[in-house]
Amino acid sequence: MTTSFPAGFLWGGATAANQVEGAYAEGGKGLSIQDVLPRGIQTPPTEAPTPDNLKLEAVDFYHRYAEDIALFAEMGFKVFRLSIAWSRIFPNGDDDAPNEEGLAFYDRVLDELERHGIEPLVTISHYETPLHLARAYGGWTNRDLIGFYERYCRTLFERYGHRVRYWLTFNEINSVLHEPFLSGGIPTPKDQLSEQDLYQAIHHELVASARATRLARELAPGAQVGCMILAMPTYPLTPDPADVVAAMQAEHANYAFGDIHCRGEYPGYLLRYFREHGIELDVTDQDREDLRHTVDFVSFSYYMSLCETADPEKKVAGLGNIMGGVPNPTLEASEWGWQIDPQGLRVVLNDYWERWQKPLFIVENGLGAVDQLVEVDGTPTVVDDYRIAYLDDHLVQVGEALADGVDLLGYTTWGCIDLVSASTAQMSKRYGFIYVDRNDDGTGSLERYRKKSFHWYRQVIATNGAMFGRRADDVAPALQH
Ligand code: BGP
Repeated sequence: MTTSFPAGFLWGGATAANQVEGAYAEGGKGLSIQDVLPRGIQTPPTEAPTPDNLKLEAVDFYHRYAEDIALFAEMGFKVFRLSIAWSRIFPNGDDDAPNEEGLAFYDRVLDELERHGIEPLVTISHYETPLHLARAYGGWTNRDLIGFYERYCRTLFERYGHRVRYWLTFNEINSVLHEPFLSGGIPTPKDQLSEQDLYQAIHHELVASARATRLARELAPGAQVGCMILAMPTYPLTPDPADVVAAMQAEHANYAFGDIHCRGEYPGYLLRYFREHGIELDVTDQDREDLRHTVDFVSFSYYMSLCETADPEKKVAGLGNIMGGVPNPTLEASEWGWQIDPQGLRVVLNDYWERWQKPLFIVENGLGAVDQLVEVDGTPTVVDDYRIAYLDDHLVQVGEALADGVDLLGYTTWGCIDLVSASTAQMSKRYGFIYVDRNDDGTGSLERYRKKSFHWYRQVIATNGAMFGRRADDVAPALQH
């Protein structure tokens, strides 16, 4: 099938500061929660940064951003999603004044993008809460964080508001349901955190997100603010209506974040959940008024779908994802157990569009896989046909959704350059079009090499997506080197 992507479609790639920059203690940066998570979400945080934490150096984007952006430009990127490390701008999070050296670093990155005609898409908070806010305040459980975040946003909009059009307030905001420390800087271990405190923290984030939207309209006219949701369509495990309801309730837990961002108030099903679980939120009149500042667009990540069941005996764990759920017996999984479901992307696109009627933006999608660096005609590369197949299969479904009438702004693949994984903190879980020579034990030259998918993606962008379904073998040989 040939589908035409709209003119001006924003093709590109995505990263997060903590997974690419490194330089964790340079330029006046304070510590973030990532600096004490050497194993991602697999083990509890350490007291202080430890040398085995790959994120401390990551892939050294802090010093190599110009080289990396030049490679993105070579692929023809129209947009690059980056995050700003909050602790580079406010080292402790509660500082009175911002750190000029941190601000100047992002000036340089934005200059470089501008030079190449690449539009920035900025995530304001991507799993990198300043550590001090986690330890001294209890992260987002504390209402004070709204004010600190607002000060941070004001600083960003005043400094960059004239040159950044697209902003995302919180990465995968719904992931706090499952990963309170990573996502919400909440130090209480998950099994000891009450739902009361968790939903109060979520409320604070939602108010902060809405305040950021209001502030952007004031300080950065023309800017577009979006929410960012971890999308994972949940199918009933069987046609049993009880399973259908279980799937609906699992969807509700995630929809709530989009509903509040798009409609400006709490949905009835969530209020019911609060009533029935003894959750009483502290919500002020000002909060209610703030929430009315709804987003301009909805962005999301998409990697996999899952199933839900009402039968406790069938509730087996097994998915390598952070959202729980039950494996789908009809799907294959990646090497990390994430079940691959290209059609699920079409489902999400239709579903979100019909539900919220706001433009959508796919800001993460991709395959984490082990890559083998080889030499082809004397040039080091990775023959990553599996990655090309994954992305191609998903883009075919994006084409279907466009044909269904979905309004989609763009598509940024996750980890367009290899980076440190969020959940496992490994280098070997690679997503990039660009291979970075760094290993799980921290060794490696940090040299960059173009993978086969680099040339494939360049052609995808050059043809504005006219080539899907033709796969890797059709990548014009001339483009492969
Ligand atoms: C999302 C995060 C990213 C990213 C991606 C892949 O949840 O927004 O930061 O890392 O997933 O996950 P992982 O790195 O665990 O493979």
